[in-house]
Amino acid sequence: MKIRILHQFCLLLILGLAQPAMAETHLITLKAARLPSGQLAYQMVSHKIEHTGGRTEDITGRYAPGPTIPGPAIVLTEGDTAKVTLEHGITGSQLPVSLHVHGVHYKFDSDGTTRVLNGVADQAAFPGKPYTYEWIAAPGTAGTWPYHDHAFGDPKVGAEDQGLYGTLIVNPKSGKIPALIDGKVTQVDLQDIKREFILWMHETTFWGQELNHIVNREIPLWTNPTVGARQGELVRFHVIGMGTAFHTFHLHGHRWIEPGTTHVVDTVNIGPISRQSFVVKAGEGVGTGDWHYHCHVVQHMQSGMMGKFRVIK
Ligand SMILES: [Cu+2]
Repeated sequence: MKIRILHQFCLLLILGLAQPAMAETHLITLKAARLPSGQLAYQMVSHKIEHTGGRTEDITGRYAPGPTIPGPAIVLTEGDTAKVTLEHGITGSQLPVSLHVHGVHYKFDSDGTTRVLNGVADQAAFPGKPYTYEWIAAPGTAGTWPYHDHAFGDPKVGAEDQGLYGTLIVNPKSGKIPALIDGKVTQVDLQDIKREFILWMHETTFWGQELNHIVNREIPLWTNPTVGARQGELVRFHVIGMGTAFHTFHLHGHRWIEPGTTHVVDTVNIGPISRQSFVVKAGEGVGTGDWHYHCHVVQHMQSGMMGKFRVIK
């Protein structure tokens, strides 16, 4: 018995040594800016990854070159740390602008709130005075999370409603996520997911972007977009609420499991800042076509809150 325990201990030790901790540090600079439409938006200025072992990788080129709604989708893995510097680029305004993130760990000075709200200090950027936040994607924080302004204009609320919001995706350390594939609940490898579609539901409009892992680019899709995949590809949707309305996200012809359950659904409730992410196999059991997605609140549908999931051969 003692030998067997010793053997298992050695095996664990070897496995542990064979898989060194791969925690990475992300050095990110974002800018808050104004779009020609007058809306506000975050822009990626720079994203560098410091890998264990000292190698630095610059992935800024993956992002859209200008400000977008939703803002840049930042992807971390459990165990990573992100040092995110925010620059104030909203011309004609001296008001502070900030970053408040959900889901991950951070110290109080990285809360992204104003002195009016937190009683201590403005955790925000001013013109010519950037502010740096530290986000820790600790174990247990895997998921799709929003980040947004909590300062601009209204020091208690901020200007998320004007476009200052974006997505933080923390992938699990295991590299696997549950999904309903070919009618069975299984674990899929994140590396096998070719495309991710981020759809924010804001009042009566979807604001979207694609993370395309084939060309390794983030593609802004703006409002009520047509998203697309080849039949059989694994795609991950991230659906997030913004504003004051409650929505029901529905995708035609496809089903998925509610995270953490084996409950199969094709519609999910999305309230302000609540979110769901799920994987589907494009066209599974139904084939190619322009599969509709929309909010199922009839009033929102009537206002045009819809788009297409185009599945091709
Ligand atoms: Cu709706």
